[in-house]
Amino acid sequence: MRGRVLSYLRERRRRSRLHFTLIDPDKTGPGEARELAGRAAKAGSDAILVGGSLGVLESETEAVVKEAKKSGLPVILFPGGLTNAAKSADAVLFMTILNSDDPYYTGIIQVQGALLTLKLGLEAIPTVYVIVGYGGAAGFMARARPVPYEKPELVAAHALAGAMMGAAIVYLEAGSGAPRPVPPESVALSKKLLLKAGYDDVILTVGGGVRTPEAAASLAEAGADALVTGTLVEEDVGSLPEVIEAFKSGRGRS
Ligand code: 1GP
Repeated sequence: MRGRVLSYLRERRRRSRLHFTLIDPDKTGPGEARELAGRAAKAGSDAILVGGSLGVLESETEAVVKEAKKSGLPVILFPGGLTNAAKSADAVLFMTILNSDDPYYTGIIQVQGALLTLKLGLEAIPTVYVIVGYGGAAGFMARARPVPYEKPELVAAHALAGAMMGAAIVYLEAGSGAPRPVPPESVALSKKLLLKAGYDDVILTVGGGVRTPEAAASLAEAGADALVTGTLVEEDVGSLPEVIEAFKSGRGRS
């Protein structure tokens, strides 16, 4: 179990940037999840993340994961809480919310989650989550102090701390539906520090508020290794192939 999904992600990253499709089991039922995950696989997505900040039942998570797996992509839990669990998943983003003010999110939930992860037989992918700017429901629920959009050096220091703490994935999150994504300057400075310190294999992941090929391309150019889109998939799945292509090639619409 240990390391399979992470090895898959690292191996794919050597060839191309990565895209993750986020499905929220509170908003998307199993049938729709199967359809969206299938379309995401065809569009070039590399994994399906399943998670949400509110109202996610274990039974819903399990049903959505099972259907999403029919796409052939690995399905990774992206838990907003302990009920966001499913034994059919391939792995879980085992997260610390680095800028939460609440000890529940920086230690307690991980202790509870560790035993659940073991019982469910899931691979834990060490992930440090940094909430930037808007923050959305994730930032509010986790009592985060979002790093201001205008402070790239502070975002980068969080990213470096994440890597030094052992994260395989450092996830810069503007919040689902954010009016603007994490600024490319913050991504660029984060990548620069990670490389300077020798963390070449950390997957610098960015999500929240990315809706256009241009936004995706500018995050790619800045040095993001992986892009997460959720709202786009729920509201306009037809534009997913173009956004993924722009991210992977680093070129927006000409
Ligand atoms: C949220 O980063 C993800 O946790 C995706 O955000 O829904 O805005 O794409 P969007």
